[in-house]
Amino acid sequence: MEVLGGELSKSALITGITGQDGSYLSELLLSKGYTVHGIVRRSSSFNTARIDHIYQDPHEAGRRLVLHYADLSDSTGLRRVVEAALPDEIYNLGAQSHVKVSFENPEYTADADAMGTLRLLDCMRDHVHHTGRQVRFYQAGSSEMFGAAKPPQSEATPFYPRSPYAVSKVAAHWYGINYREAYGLFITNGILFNHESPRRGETFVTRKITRAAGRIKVGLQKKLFLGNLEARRDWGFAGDYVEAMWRMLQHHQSGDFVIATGEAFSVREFLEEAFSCLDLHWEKYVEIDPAYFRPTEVDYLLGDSTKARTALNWEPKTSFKQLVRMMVDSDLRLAENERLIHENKFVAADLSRV
Ligand code: NAP
Ligand code: F7E
Repeated sequence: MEVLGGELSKSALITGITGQDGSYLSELLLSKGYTVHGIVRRSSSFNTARIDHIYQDPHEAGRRLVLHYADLSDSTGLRRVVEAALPDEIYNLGAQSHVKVSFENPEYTADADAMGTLRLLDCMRDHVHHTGRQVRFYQAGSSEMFGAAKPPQSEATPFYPRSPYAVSKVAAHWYGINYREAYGLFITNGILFNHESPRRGETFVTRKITRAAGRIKVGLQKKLFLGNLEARRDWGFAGDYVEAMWRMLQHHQSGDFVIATGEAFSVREFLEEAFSCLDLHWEKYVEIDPAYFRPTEVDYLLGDSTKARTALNWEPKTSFKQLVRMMVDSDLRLAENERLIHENKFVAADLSRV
């Protein structure tokens, strides 16, 4: 903890701060008075769009959002960041998080998602050992770890991972448990079912659908190519789920927690709901492209989050219909802006000829 304006402020370190969950979690922790440290990967183009609205210039006095260049593949850098941030809480959200991509890049996925977690846990272990500080660790586990296990899935359900991503997350989960038991560290594994938002990456199916619906509505797109429409997912709102992460680290003991809504819908049902928000018939626009099928699919995820609801007093606040509506509304605004830019570009191009 550090003293800020005479008050004690907690310090949190977030890997994956530039991702969907990292951005919502940063907002939440800043609103609670934390100083938030985040690691950012070096990229040839800007990758901070999701946190630009909370960015604080390094020259600002009393800055409470601090970004560090680091990568889960580089343990020396991670160590330096942990020593600089002196975190009370570490949220390990950084990952190659796309299931389909993990079949194309399995080794990289294992390095970032499994080995990256191990590297960070080892930093924490040494840091706690050398400083005697109390540090709590959140590991971003996934319902993908259940894979082919029969629904509903709870903390007691055995894992049956079906992708290199899921296998890597299972390894990270067990590294967490081993470090908890071996070194008495406070390490909690969240097992989060799919959670979405207007900030969701555009290649995940929900966002791909709501982006396309908006663009089709304003005339910028004609077709939407998708894979398996029959897969069923338990979809919640990311803003509700980062609240659960924080609650897990405030709990009096570490453990493993499933976070889910308890309702599942198929991709087809998501499509139906999203397109009907804009009075569109999805059947007119969607084509199946087998390129989006996965070598091994996860058919049915439905979470039982009784433990989190009881022990953490957590429950989702956003329904499926509200989530879809929120995403569609946001993507319709985005498409309308895109169309304006498109039209203005046309004018600008014309002007450049005169
Ligand atoms: P996301 O939007 O894909 O964000 C992933 C974050 O990880 C980004 O900030 C990314 O940086 C960073 N990252 C990727 N590789 C890295 C590396 N080698 N070193 C450091 N950072 C790296 O994912 P999300 O939806 O927010 O999910 C957050 C976490 O929860 C992930 O671990 C994901 O696997 C897990 N999870 C997600 C869900 C879900 O439904 N959203 C459910 C269960 C678990 P760039 O911005 O530079 O790419
Ligand atoms: O796929 C099907 C696809 O990529 C959902 C990640 O956040 O949640 C996410 O993983 C379903 C699958 O998410 C397309 O086959 C059909 O059955 O949106 P997704 P995911 O694989 O469930 C878990 C919990 C995580 O932990 C992950 O990090 O939709 N699907 N057609 C498609 N999926 C995609 N991406 N694109 C399609 O065109």
